[in-house]
Amino acid sequence: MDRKKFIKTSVLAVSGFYFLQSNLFRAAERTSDKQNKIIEAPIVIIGSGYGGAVSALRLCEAGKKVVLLEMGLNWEKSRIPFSNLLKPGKSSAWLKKKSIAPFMNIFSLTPFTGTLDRLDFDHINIWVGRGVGGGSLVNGGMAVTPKESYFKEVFPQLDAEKFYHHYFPLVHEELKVNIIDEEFLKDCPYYKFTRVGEEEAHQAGFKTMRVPNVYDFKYMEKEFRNEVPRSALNTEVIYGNNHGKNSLDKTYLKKALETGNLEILDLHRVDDIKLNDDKTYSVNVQQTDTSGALIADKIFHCKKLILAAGTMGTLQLLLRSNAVNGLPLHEGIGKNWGNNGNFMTGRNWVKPLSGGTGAKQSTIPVGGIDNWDDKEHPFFTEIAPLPMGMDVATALYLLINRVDKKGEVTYDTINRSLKLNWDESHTVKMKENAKYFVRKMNKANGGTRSHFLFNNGFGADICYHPLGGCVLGETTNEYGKLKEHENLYVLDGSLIPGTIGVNPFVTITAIAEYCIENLIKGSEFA
Ligand code: FAE
Repeated sequence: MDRKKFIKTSVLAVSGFYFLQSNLFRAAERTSDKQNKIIEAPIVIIGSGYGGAVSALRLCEAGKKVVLLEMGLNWEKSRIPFSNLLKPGKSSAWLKKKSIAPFMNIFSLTPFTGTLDRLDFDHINIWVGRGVGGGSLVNGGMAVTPKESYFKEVFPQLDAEKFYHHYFPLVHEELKVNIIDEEFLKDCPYYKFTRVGEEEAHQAGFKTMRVPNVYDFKYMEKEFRNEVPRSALNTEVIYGNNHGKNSLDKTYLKKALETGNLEILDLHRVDDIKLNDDKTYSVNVQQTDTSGALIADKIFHCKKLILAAGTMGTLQLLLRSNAVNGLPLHEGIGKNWGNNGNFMTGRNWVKPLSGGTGAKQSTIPVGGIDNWDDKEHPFFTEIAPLPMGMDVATALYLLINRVDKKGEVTYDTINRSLKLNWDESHTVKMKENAKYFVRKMNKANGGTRSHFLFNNGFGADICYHPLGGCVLGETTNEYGKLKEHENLYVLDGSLIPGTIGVNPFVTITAIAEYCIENLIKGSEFA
């Protein structure tokens, strides 16, 4: 279905009329006083990551017409290939002149609407995905279900039984989660870093676990046998995967598009939203080209608005709209924010005399160290790849800790940007855990704290998992409808109160499934 057919251009004079027949999609375009195009759409979703994709699919399946606005590019449609780590290119960074990976940013770039963005605050840098598929385009695909005891602690009000027997299995199926074959792992040279990481962990007395992933491991085996083009075995990951990874554009969003009820508008960045007197919303949008230049200003007018712009994106929209348009906000918005306990560390001189961690490394992590039940040092850590094209005898770890002290996101009206109340005091315990871990690993196996990767061996300022600020049941009702609003919903990582103890997308997806199912059942979108 093309855009012209989908957005009908009939001009409707009386505002509010269109929503009388909300089952019938009646998008229309007209012109505002400022000559901006006004596009009528009953349901608008902002952001095409996990929360946005789940919402789109379930609403479309229920027969609703949905417009999804995404600031990033539709990579599949553009047919532009993703870059790999060793040769950054168009997909490597969101409108930056230099690469923005966590390390080794020696590459110059021509600004382009790439897949990876970095938001820099005083004491923390936050990486996020941009493009149709959101974070699923750039993440490591680790699909980890939280520990039930911790899930219950974080979400005491939710029916854990239902989550563990229904929503998590559902999400696993929809996201195409699978597990690497142990025989392949045992022999594949690209997984030496995992084998070494696990051996060393056992030697140090830690427990390891196999980590499921959305990357298709059968495809990876074919890559290894040179039967198909390489992706994970060709250093592709944080700038997108050309093959093998079941990102959202291949799962939820694909299914939603197949219903014929979804229209995705890429390169449409929402600036702010406005609550109208009749409780509808006006969404101010800038359409850009791939250099970031403005093509058109548009206003989408909708009855129902779902914010799924990711934790930082949703908070930016809410807080900015409050500052510029007086959007009513619950006092809890911005509070209860956390980095999911992200704390990076590494070790140098890891098995230097026996080939280190391997010159060739798959980009897809499959191993983890589970120290969560240690009362004094509870953490989970990913045994992360470091595919630098040569053996650097270095092990990389992303620790996930509890978040004892939460942060707060506010809006700075002078600089027109988000402010984050977060400093070293928030990561004290995380650093203690990382020190304990590295010391124990080095004592049992040799090696040093990694000065090669980080200043003094610790990356306290690296965050891949921003969560919270719009906590479920605090700033929203039990299903993500914002307090103070009748037609505004939040369905993304900002619903999780700053911590979930493991990599978060499985939980974000499950919570979105739970919320949208109940919102639809409760006739919110009737
Ligand atoms: P998200 O996926 O971030 O989607 C939000 C979307 O909204 C994006 O596409 C934005 O471009 C778009 N957007 C934002 N603002 C606007 C606006 N104003 N107008 C229009 N569109 C907008 O949200 N998690 C795991 O569980 N396992 C992993 O292995 C893992 N690895 C990661 C590796 C990296 C490098 C990074 C950065 C993250 C990783 N994560 C991982 C985190 C995970 O990707 C993240 O928690 C989810 O993507 C968040 O999902 P949301 O639905 O909240």
